[in-house]
Amino acid sequence: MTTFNSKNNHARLTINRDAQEMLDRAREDNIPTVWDRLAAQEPQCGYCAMGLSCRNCAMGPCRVDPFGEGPQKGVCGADADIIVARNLGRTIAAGASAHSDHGRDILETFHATAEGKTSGYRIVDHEKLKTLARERGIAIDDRTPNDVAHDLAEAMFEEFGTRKESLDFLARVPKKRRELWQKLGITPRGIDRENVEMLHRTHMGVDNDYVNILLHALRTSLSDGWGGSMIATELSDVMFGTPKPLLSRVNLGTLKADHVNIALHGHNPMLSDVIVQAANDPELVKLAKAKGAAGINLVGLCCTGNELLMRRGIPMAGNHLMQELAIMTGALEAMVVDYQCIMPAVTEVAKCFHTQVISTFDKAKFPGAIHVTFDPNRGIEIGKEIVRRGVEAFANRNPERVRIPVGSMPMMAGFSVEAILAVLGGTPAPLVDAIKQGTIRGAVGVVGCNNPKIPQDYGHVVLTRRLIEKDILVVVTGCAAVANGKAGQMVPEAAEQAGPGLKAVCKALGIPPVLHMGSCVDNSRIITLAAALANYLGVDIDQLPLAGAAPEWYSEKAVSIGAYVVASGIYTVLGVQPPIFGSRNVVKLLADGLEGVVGAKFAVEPDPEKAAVLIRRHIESKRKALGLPHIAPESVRAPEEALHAGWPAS
Ligand code: BF8
Ligand code: SF4
Repeated sequence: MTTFNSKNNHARLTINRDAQEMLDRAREDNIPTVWDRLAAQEPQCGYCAMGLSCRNCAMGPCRVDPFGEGPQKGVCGADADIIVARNLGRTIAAGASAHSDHGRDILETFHATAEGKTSGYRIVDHEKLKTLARERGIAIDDRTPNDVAHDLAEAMFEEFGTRKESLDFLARVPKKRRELWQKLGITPRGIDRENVEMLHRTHMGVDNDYVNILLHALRTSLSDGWGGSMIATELSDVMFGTPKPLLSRVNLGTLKADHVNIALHGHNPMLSDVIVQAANDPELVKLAKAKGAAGINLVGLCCTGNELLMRRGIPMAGNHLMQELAIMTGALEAMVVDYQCIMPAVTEVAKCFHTQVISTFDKAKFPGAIHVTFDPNRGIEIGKEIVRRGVEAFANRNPERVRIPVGSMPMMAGFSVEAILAVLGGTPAPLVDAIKQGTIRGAVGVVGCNNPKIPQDYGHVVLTRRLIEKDILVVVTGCAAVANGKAGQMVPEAAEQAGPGLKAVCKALGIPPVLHMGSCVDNSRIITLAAALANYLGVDIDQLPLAGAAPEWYSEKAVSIGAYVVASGIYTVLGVQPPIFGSRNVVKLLADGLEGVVGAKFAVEPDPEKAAVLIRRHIESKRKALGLPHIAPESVRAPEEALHAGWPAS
């Protein structure tokens, strides 16, 4: 395959120097990357981009002509509204299923740990275990942690089923919102149930009312945010520790030329956590030294990386679009993958180097990878086997091909809800007071992926910078967090980049203006925090000066996240156009009508400068409605010179 990148356009593909340098190598060595494959796909299918194609049955595939000249209905009679809504519903079901199946895997390991059947796992956070048990009315007095954990696991297994009226975590949601969901008929009942029902409804000839389909899509997403993802986050905290603020480093400079380098990529912390234990095994360290390495260096990629960064301070090599480029350093002995967001392309790139791709979950196999089936009952043993493979691959490294670009950047992480409350002195009061006075105008979650359609990290970094400059606290997860880390916006010194109010608060607390709250399942931390603030003030979530943004989203999981954030009452701006523009009615509902239904809506704005303006207007309008000091929302504009002012240095 020819590569389309030329040296002079790398800055249009990514704002990061480490990535640009690896793209030079890709060009020199003629190794195709995600950007080349995107170019090869262009022009992408216009029907699909608008959500107007359907292949839900064998009378199709069908498409609806957006210009009104060709067919306006599929073979079954489905029109644009039905087709677009069904496609969106299925996308949300896929995303919610990915998060929730991850949650189930964690839950199964937690259950087995409670029964003493696993190796390498234990209950670490007893306080969180007790909180979760109390939330469900599970007795804790005079019982061992394992007994309590066992009952908790049983109760959570039920969350996946079909026999409940409502998920247990909904107890965290403000009463008004729960009543609203009940009234709308979108209270999530069972995690698997809502996903299965979404697939059922979108089968030919079931739900043909686009509003009804989309309401169930919201319910499906809520079963992710307040269900599967929340179980994943909370049980990972119980088993691996609830994150606390710590300093680590980020970008490809975290790879070490004189060490065995092993990258942990994917989403589930179950395997990677035992690998961290295995990498400290004196025998394996000795073996690495015997092979001529100075030691074993673990780095993270994507959300497995975020899980390890948050809890263990393991350095982060990069976000989504860095996975191929990390291999191109020639310094990676092994890339250990679990699941989600791992491009099948990595095994092809690995063939050009000595890197071994090691797949670990039987549900996620990669042709060209070595497969080591992960089994939590033999966690440590398997962890050691994988690390040993990495160490042995060091002998195959060609030192002349090692090219580690740039030095790493420091980055602070570890802001769980508990850690944020601890920083505030144990209560949300100081944050709420700062928001009331206007020292901090509001808070925004900037989350989600990289997408090669947007210069890598540009959307995340510019949007975040513009918000903190205007005294808006930013919390980040997933690939957005890594982007901001690389840009130097996640160290306490970055308070200097914030407006005067936020800067003063950050300096007083010793925190950055951009707080890393974790991986993508940890968006459940963001909604937990939003709910806690609303409960503290006795209001509903949609009344708070909050917003969400996914400037560079690509994945089905991100669509589910966006949907549950909006359904929870938080206005959300997307930087990449979702495939819904084939139906004016669906767009009208999501970008307007939903406001009157759930108190929040979506906006699409690819330019992060303009997205910042939309968000600031929204925040000021919420402040106004609460009777707080505010700037007239309509007067919030970007200074002309700020628009397209160029990319910040990384
Ligand atoms: O779950 S942000 S590219 S790595 S989907 Fe994937 Fe998107 Fe990154 Fe994490 Ni989330
Ligand atoms: Fe075509 Fe209807 Fe079948 Fe979709 S469900 S492929 S629109 S006939």
